[in-house]
Amino acid sequence: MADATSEVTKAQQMKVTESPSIFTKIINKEIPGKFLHEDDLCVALVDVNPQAPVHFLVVPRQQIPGISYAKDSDQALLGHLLLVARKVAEQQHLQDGYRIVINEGKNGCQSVPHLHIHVLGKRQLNWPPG
Ligand code: D5M
Repeated sequence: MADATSEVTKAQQMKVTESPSIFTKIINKEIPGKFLHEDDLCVALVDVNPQAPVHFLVVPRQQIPGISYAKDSDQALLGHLLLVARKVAEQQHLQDGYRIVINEGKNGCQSVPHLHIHVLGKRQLNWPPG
């Protein structure tokens, strides 16, 4: 499991580029990933550095660099991502609750420049986050 310091370092070094992100490569099956869901608009992937017993990411196929890049025309897609998060959470038996997170930019600790929704569950989470 990556520690918080290395996640911050990665976020501070993150660059938005037009080259395919790690998630685009997984979506295109160029590198392996564990898929929990696939549809025309998005996928759900098991997070490689889980921060909870269940930790998956809902990722649009379109490589939007982050939520700050979303446009009004992305409204239906963003709603779809949340509904997929809810459906996969149900499939993962997160009936006791879970957390949905979008990290944005350096201060938000975003390390992969491809919009994704984290879903974490199966343990008691704390608040406030670090
Ligand atoms: O979160 C980016 C997340 O992406 C972080 O929790 C690790 C995860 N990650 C990175 N590479 C992979 C691969 N190859 N498979 C699955 N998950 C991955 P952020 O919000 O950008 O900090």
